[in-house]
Formats: sequence, C-alpha cells, structure tokens
Amino acid sequence: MRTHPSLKGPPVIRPPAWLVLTLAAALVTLTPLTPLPAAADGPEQIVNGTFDTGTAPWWSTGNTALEVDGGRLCADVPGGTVNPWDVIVGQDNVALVKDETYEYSFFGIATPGRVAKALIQLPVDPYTQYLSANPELSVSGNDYAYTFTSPVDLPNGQVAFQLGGSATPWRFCVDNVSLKGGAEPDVYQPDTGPRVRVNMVGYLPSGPKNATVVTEETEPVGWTLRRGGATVAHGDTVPRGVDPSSRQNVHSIDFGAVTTPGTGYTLEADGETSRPFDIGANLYEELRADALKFYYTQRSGTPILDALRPGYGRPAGHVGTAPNQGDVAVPCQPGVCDYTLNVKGGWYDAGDHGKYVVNGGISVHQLMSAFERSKTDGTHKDGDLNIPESGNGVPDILDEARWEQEFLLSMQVPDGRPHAGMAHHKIHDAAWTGLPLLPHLDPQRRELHPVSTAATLNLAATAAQASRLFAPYDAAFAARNLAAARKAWAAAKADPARYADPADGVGGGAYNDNDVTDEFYWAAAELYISTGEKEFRDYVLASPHHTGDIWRDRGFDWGNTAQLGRLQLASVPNALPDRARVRRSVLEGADKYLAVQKAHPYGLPYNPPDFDWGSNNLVLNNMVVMAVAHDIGGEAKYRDGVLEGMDYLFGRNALNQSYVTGYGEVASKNQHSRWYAHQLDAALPNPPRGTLSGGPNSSIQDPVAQAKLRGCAPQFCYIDDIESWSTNELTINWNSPLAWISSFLATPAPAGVCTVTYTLHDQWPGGFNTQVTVVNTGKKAINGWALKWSFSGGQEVRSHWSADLSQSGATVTAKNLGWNKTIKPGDSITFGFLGAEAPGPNLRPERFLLNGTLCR
Ligand code: 9MR
Repeated sequence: MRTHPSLKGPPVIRPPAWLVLTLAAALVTLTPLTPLPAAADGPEQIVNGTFDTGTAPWWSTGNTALEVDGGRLCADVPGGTVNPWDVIVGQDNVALVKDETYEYSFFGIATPGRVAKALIQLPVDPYTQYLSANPELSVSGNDYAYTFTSPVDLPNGQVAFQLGGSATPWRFCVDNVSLKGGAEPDVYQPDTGPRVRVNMVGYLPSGPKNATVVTEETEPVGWTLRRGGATVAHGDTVPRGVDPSSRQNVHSIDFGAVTTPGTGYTLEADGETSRPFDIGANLYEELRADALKFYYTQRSGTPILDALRPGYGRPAGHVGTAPNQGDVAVPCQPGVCDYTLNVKGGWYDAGDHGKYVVNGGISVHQLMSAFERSKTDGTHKDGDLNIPESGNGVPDILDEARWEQEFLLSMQVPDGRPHAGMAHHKIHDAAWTGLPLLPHLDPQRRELHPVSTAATLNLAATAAQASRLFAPYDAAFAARNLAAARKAWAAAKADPARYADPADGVGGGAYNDNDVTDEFYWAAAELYISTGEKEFRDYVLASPHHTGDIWRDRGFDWGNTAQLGRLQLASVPNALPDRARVRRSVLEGADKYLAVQKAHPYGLPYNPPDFDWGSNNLVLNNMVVMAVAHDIGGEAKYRDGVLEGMDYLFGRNALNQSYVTGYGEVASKNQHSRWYAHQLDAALPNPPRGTLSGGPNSSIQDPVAQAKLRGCAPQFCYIDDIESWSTNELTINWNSPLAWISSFLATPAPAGVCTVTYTLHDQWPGGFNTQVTVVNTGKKAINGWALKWSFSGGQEVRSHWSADLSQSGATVTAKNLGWNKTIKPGDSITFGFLGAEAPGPNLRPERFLLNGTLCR
C-alpha cells in the first residue's frame, strides 16, 4: 500500500507509458459532501450495510474487533498506529462496472472526532483507488455521500474505512453503508471568485501593474481603479482572445501609470470587482524571510522549537530513537553496500521524509546564491530568520544552508570503500508511509540507495560554492567543502554515467536523470569560480552547455542544471575568457522569457502546451534568469518581468488564488505534507507562511486530481487538497527559487551616480595591494560617503589608507576620512588597502554600493 507514487521518468517530461496507462485506468470523478448528489437508482452493492444481520461479511484488521452497537457497526480503534491502513474495517467482493457512476453513502461517527479515509479500491497491490475521501467524523455523527465513476470492470472491489494513524484510541461507528449505480456524475467547479484577476498581495509603486479580466466580450471594455470609493484611474481593456493555458477569453489591463501607495485598491471591469490589493513598497521583504524560514521546519535530526516557530514545534525526526532507526547509522538497500553512514540532519525534501541529494543540491545552491548575489547589499543578516543559530555572527541564510550542506557531505562514500568520493543518490524509508505522520513517528526502516553521478556532481557543485562563501566565517568548513568537491569531481569523472534507477521509487521519489552533462557543467563552473584552475576552466569552455541555447521554454530545475552553471559564470566574478559572451547569453535567455510573458494574457513567463509537475518552480526559475539579467545589464524591463511573474503567483491567474501560503486573500494552504497535515488532523498546523505550492500540473498523477480535474486546461490542473501530491506538494527545491526571487525583490539597489575603479596593484603569496578610485559622475557634490563591496572568498583587509575600512564576513565598507569627505561632480577620490590572501582567485569585485546606490 502506498499513498505516494513510485513515479518514474525524467523530470518535467511526460510520464512513461506504463504510468500513463495506470493513470488512465484510475480516472474517476468524485464529488464530496455538498451538495449531496442525486439519489442513485441502481441495485445495492453492499451486503448488510445496515448491520441488521450482525457484522458479517464486514472484516477488520486484527488490532480491532467489530461489534453491532445500537444497530450500527462499531470498532474500538487502538492508539499508537502511524498509517491510515494500520487499522481497517472493510468489505470485499463489491462488484464495479466500468463507466458506471455510483453514489456511495454512509452515516459515520467518531468519538472523539477524527478524520477517516473512505476508499473504494483494488483489493491488492497497487491498491488503485477509485474513490478516496477524507470524511471528518464527529461525535454527533453525519451522513456522507460521494459519487464516482468506475474506470474498470471489477468483480471484487474493496470498500474500506482506513482508521489508523491516531496516537490515541477512539471509537468508530458506521451505519447505512450503501453503494448504488445510476448516479448523475458531478462536475467539479473550482470557486474562482471575481473575474478580474490581480496580484492580491500588491504592486510596487515603481513596478508594472497588470491585471486580467475573464469576459465574453471581444471588444475593449472600460476599467476603473478605485480606492475608498473614489476613482483613481480608468481606461480600456485590451482584448487578448482565448488563452490556451486557461481556455478562457480574456482581456488585459495595464494600470502601471498609478504609483500612489495605499491599501484597499480594487479594479473593476465588465461589471466585476477584483479582490482588494495594495500598492506599496517593501512588499517582498516579508516574503524573503518567510520563504527562507520554511527551511527550519523542514529540518530533520533536530527538534523544531516551538519558541522559534509557535505552533510548529515537534520532536526531532530520524535521530536513532524508536520507532525509527535513523539516520545516525543507515545501511544501504540490500546488496548495495556493506557499511552504514551517519546521515542525520539535512532537510526533508517535501511532504515525505526522504532526503535526496539532487533536489537538496539545487535547493542549497539557490540559498547560497541568494546570499552571494546580495552579500554587498546586506540583504541577509545574522538573526533575520529566527533559527537556533541566530546570533552566531553568521548570516542566518548561510546557517540554514549549512544544515543541508553538512548532510550532503555526509552522503559521500568514505575513502577505502567501493565508489569512494561519489555520493549516495538518496536516503529514505523502505516503503511509503501514509498521511499524517510526524517525522519522529516514522516506523519505517531507512536505507541508503546506490551512488549516482548526478548526486556526486550536485555535491561537487554545492561544496565548491560553499567553500568560497563560508571562507570568511569558518575556514575549516570551507576547506572541508573544497576537498569534498574535488574528490567528488574526480569520482564523477571516473564514473560519468552511473544513473539513478528509474524503478527505484518505493518509499521515496526516484529522482532519476539519464543526462548528467549539465550537472558536469554546473559543477565545473562552481569549481572554476572557487579555484580559478585550468582543469575546470577548460572543462567549462569545452562543454556543449557553455555555448548552446540552454534557455528551455520549460525552465530549469533539479534535473536541468546547465542553467545554474551559466548563471553563476555570468554573475559571480571570474576570469573566463568569454565572460562577456556568457553575460550576453543570459540577457538573451531573459529576453526570450520576457517575450513569452508579453504574449501571455496572464503575464506568465512560462507557457508550454502542458504544464509540468511543479510548474510554479519553473515559472520562478525563468524569473531568476530575468533577475540575473537585471543584475548584469540594469535594464528595468528585466525587473519588471520578475514583478509581473509574481503577479501570477499571487493571484493573477485562472484560479484567482495565490500559490504561497499566507499571501493573498485566497491562498494554497493544504499542500501535501505528512506533518503540516491540518486538513487531515485539526491538531496539526497548515504549512507555514511563505510555503510555495507546486502548482498546476497537466499530468494530474494523483487520484484526487484525476477525480476532479480530468480534461483540465493547464492552469486549472490544480487543487488545494492535501492528497493531491502531483499538483499541491511543497518542496525544498520549489521554495528555493521563491526565496531567491523574493530576496532579489527585497533589495532594490537604485542606480547611483558613481563609477569605481578597483585595481589589484600587486599580489604575492599571502597578500595583495589594492587601490580603489570612486568617481562622482553626477551633478551634485557627494558629502560624506561609504563604499561597500565584497571579496569572493576569505580575503581580509589588513591595513588601509585614505579611508576607514571595516569588514564583516566578505563584505568591506570603506568610509571617508575628514579631509576627503566631499567628492565634487566629476571629481574622484582614491584610497587603498593591503589584504591577506585566501584560497582561490582574488578577483575584482563587480558590485559596488556608494551610500546604498549602485555604481556602474
Ligand atoms: O519534483 C519532482 C518532479 O520534478 C518529478 O517529475 C516527480 C516524478 O518523478 O517527482 C517530483 O519529486 C517528488 C519526489 O519524487 C518525492 N518527494 C516529493 C517530490 C515532489 O512532489
């Protein structure tokens, strides 16, 4: 039995044929409680659903006994079980007829109240569910009714109430269980609210402001922007025709001319009024923090402190105490290796308890990258995420990244063992567990899975990146990372095509990928940036990913990482001979996504004919390309593109909802998770604020989506239901681009009126001598100045002249002295310093902030 699929096949590609066939067979329609469906008129399929003749032929698992009590079937459900299927009451041999629509109904009671699972399914593995519902049973009792259409002819269907998973005992009673054919199939209609779609969180005063209206009109209609009853602006819509991603006829509205901050704006068009929204600055700082705080409560191997996350405290998961056996001494799957590894810690990847190196790799990379791009700006500070390490002198984002990076390092095969230097692909439960299930209650055996070249290169890339970023804070950790990165690189080169098995998907995701040339490119890029060494430079220059068009329509993700290499080489200082071309190529990629966005009436920078699993992360990663282009070229259009992309995630979409928990009036809140399972157990929380949902997925692989969304237009292939793991999961590698983008938007660095010349006059073993000249290119005198930049690694200022220099981490602040306080228009000042060398190249920094504005 499993509640999560063993899905196979490469990422963001259609699922393999076997899966499609399984899914086609599982298509059903199912409708929950309200409104009750029309009474079905077929014959009764349930034997003794009224319990007038005792309990037979009903059966139960051995841990509970059936009895008739007051004319109802009752069972005392034991406490202390973990999975729903640990306690079952059922009836077998219920006949189902293909394409027949049934009404399934019963009266149910729970004392005290509990959510149960009502299933009609295949009685044997893979237990395909034709109906799956989560009735919230109460003490007073309720009638429940559902319809579904059977996709199969089956003489021996199983009707089951799964009652397990409760820590404490409870009593279940049921009556009038009935299954009748001939029901009217109900069609699921999402509640999409007003037809005028806006960013429900808000628009920046200086940013673009677009909206979309769903209408039957084909000619322009008037729109009015209002606030507090007053008209602020008005104009005409632009008809955009039928949008294939939603199959809706839509118009777009551009009210970008309005820049006045305020709350409670509404937009009216075609007789509809949008949900209210703000125009305001600083909309993204909170999201930056929340999107990053998400990681603390995903941590494995440590208690989550309620004092730091009220409502989210829980015991440490997978620390080697009963009932789970991990992760302090985890053996391999049988036959894979004969040692154990301590792989405690890290983040749970998603709603399951697995820990996977390839999605962990891109996640930790994006956190470190968010830090690196803005380290001069001071966007990420020590103490800004409220984690146990806050106050240790290291920016919290790096502390959080280290939590995962330490885990990735622990997945490397030790010296002297077969495949030494490579990384195990993943560690997870031997079998799928059910929902809800807190990490510390997971009873499953934990296993290391075989090494893979992809995992090894993820380790090489992130460890190389960590080596330069941690250098100013912990030189020993930096050195450990660099050594691990070199070892991983060598091991991957020696075994370049060891792929994860697509069939290895029981108890955890397969995360298979049969092309790792992109991972090689990314790892070489990071190693080159951190070391400047010829081997890595030559590898980068020779890779087809270095010059090819890597800007796929579908974006990049854990399985497509060439883009990470290219973006890093473009944005982090390095001495690559064709660096200018690399930087231009990012602008080309960004222009491509801008064109997609411009053509899309909902402003989406992603528009394949079918949306991929986790489409929201692909949308965000296309926005990362635009953001890096903005960092490179400074053109406003790229930042505007990023902002317009956020509009989609925050409500300007076909479903009129935000995909980030806690952001916007209507937002995803039931993401698939074993511990944020509020939808299944009212005592558990919803996911924390700032949790991104995977979003529309045209392939709808899970039974809930299949039941409700069959035939969906791409944007409608989504449902905010905890069981819809293929459209509504949360993952560390989806929140990472959200954190990256919100970090980008939280640090506006307005262009200043300065240029900086930074000249390394001399370098010798152990030290270097630098002269810095700042030119005032503006029309006004600068009176008092502070110039900031960052070293690439662990370099340190030792002595200085003609300015007062101080250093925090890699970031240096140079302040004027009394005598050179004023820089007149056209004039310059020059100061200098002696620095201490550190491992890796010592390159001219590329981001200089003068009094908080960016010098070009
Ligand atoms: O995010 C993954 C997506 O790109 C793949 O298409 C899909 C099928 O292999 O798997 C997704 O990853 C899931 C993983 O397999 C198990 N943990 C939850 C992940 C998110 O749904």
